[in-house]
Amino acid sequence: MPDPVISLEEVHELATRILLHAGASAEQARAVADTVTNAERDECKSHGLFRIPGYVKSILSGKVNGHAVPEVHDLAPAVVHVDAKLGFAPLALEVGADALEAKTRSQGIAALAITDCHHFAAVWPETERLASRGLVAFAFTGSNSFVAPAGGTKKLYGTNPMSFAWPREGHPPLVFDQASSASARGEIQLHQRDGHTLPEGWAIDPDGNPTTDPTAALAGAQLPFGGYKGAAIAMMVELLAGALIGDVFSFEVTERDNGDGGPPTGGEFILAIDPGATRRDGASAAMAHAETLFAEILSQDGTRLPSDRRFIARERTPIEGVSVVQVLYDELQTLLPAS
Ligand code: NDP
Ligand code: PYC
Repeated sequence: MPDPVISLEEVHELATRILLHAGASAEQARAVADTVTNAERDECKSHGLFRIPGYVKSILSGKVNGHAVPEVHDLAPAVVHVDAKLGFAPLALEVGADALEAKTRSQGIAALAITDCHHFAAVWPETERLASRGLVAFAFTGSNSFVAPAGGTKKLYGTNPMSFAWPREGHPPLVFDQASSASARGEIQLHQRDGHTLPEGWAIDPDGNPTTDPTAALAGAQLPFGGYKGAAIAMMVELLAGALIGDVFSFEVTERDNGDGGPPTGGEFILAIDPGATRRDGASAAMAHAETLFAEILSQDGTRLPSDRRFIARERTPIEGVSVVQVLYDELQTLLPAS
């Protein structure tokens, strides 16, 4: 039988009802449902509805404060802090974006430090939101201890994604968003669920041997992308989203985590730059110059820009809906209130 196909409105309603039933406030549930729906819309399956059971477990276990109201604190002329109060990241990100934009417009460059949040999503939404407002943006967050350092065989770093977004005139922003491991952990979990082997180079087993078995990979350690180069990025993300803003490293997250399978508790660091402030001839000149680079890239066969896959999906899914793997669809039904 084919997997169920549901509309984006149904995705949002399903996610919202489940989160409310688990005990989230209306605002926390709405913000997470928006994020999950946007992931499904852009066919980012490892961070869409697949994450809902984990969000639920973390509310039920008491790790996440499903009623958190994020607080904004002014730290410096170019630094804003959002204390997420142990809630989910999406609401803290929404609240922080306005404050970060205001500081970036006045200072030319500004940072947002989010602490005590639970990030279980892709990282492109936060930078895309800022680039849609004309700013260049970077975002970094840690996770749990999943990834071996270069040359090592034991988990230490998180899968530590970073994203970068560049505003474009007449196009959606250019965004890349990537784990500093060879793949997101969610991708390995999807391979495990769907009975697929992994590409080589993603992970080692608990004895430190290369493996393509997702179960052995989850028990062992993931590998950084590009060897020591990805490991350096992972280390940088730990420092930016941990020590720099007063939050934890991924190995500390894992030491303290209650093992509920939900999102890690930690921080996120976001940097925004006003392209109208970094050159004398203004933002439009920067945008026009960037377009010449994008045109050169695309002039070669076989290329595409990062985020193009998502933007193509974004055109299609509002019309065709999204497919939800039957096993996940069935699990989600069990999380709804009894009718
Ligand atoms: P991928 O390797 O799938 O993609 C990384 C980036 O590369 C994307 O921006 C993608 O764009 C781009 N890309 C892929 N193929 C090409 C190509 N041929 N040409 C140009 N660009 C390309 O992502 P990961 O597995 O590293 O991560 C998946 C998701 O997991 C991310 O959204 C990440 O934020 C999330 N994640 C979240 C974590 C958390 O703690 N919250 C931890 C780790 C990962 P496109 O999207 O258009 O394909
Ligand atoms: O896919 O690596 C991952 C991940 C970790 C936390 C959220 N997603």
